Amino acid sequence: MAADDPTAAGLDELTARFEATIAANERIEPRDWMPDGYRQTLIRQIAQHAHSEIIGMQPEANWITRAPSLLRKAILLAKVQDEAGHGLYLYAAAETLGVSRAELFELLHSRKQKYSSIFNYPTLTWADVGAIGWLVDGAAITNQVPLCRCSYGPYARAMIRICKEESFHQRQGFDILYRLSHGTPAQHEMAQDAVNRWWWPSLMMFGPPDDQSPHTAQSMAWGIKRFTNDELRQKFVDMIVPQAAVLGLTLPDPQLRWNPERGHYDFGPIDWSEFYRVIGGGGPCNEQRLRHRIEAYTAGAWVREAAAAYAAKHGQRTAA
Ligand code: BYC
Repeated sequence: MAADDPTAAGLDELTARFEATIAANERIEPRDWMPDGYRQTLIRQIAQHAHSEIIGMQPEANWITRAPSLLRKAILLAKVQDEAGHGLYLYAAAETLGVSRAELFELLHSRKQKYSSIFNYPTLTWADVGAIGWLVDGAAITNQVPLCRCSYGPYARAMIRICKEESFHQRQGFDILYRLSHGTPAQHEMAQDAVNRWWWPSLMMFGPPDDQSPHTAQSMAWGIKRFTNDELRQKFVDMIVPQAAVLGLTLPDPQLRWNPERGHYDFGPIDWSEFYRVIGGGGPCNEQRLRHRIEAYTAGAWVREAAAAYAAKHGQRTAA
């Protein structure tokens, strides 16, 4: 029976085969039959992830021309280029689900698909580059390492490469903050100010609390997500608190303390109204980020046209 021929009689068998693959913890591959809901969930999540990678280049690129040394500039350039590469792997993974890159860009530009809330905050000082690396990439690693075991093969394989690079990103952010924190009093203050501003938005990156998350239960059942939003948020807090002590910086939460009974750090309430405002388009930089993205896309039209003309002439395939 063809994988793309789900006649009434065949549909039950296809569904059973899909569910058996998930239950056996094996991978679904592009040519396998899959329920439409599974396909749509993956397109939504992978596209949002890809959009986040390329929009995430903007706040960091803001400091490339003003990095404090040649070495810092070279490191930051490499990091921002890595984010473009992550976007590329992820758009390619989404394309295996039958959607084109041009369609996904259109959905981003028309605000029908989201990107991570975190990239709607401004990078005000050099220390923000450190805070993004330490906290934002730290949150990304916590979220993304389990995605290496996602049930959809192309997404899982893309995540393996991405996570290796994210580890370097977090390390460079930690290093920036360590140097600043142990530098002059003004540098220490700048590092602390950046951490104060990025801490709560980093916790929001994991998404709404489990009891307000419409997608988590189904995504867990399908093996797309391996942990809930709240479980990952807790892992992140437990990882970061000891690192903050090494940095000599404090986290802006008076309720943060070790709870020996739970074996985890307790933390204070998150302002979810801020999260919903930001993902609804009302964050400090939403307009700027999208405008810049659309301008860059429009200005790059001639490159896509030239690549397509070259491919047509030489018989090669190009992405739109
Ligand atoms: N921001 O039911 P839920 C990076 C949306 S890249 C915006 O929990 P789900 C990096 C969610 O889409 C960081 N929207 O959904 C890059 C849904 O709305 P829709 C990106 C958010 O999908 C460059 C609604 O809220 N990482 O780290 O089960 C430089 C309900 O949520 C957010 C990924 O994308 C948010 N923070 O879980 C440095 C990782 N949270 O779609 C760093 C892959 C939730 O129904 N994605 N929403 O309109 C995931 O793991 C999951 O999609 C999420 C959300 C945990 C983010």
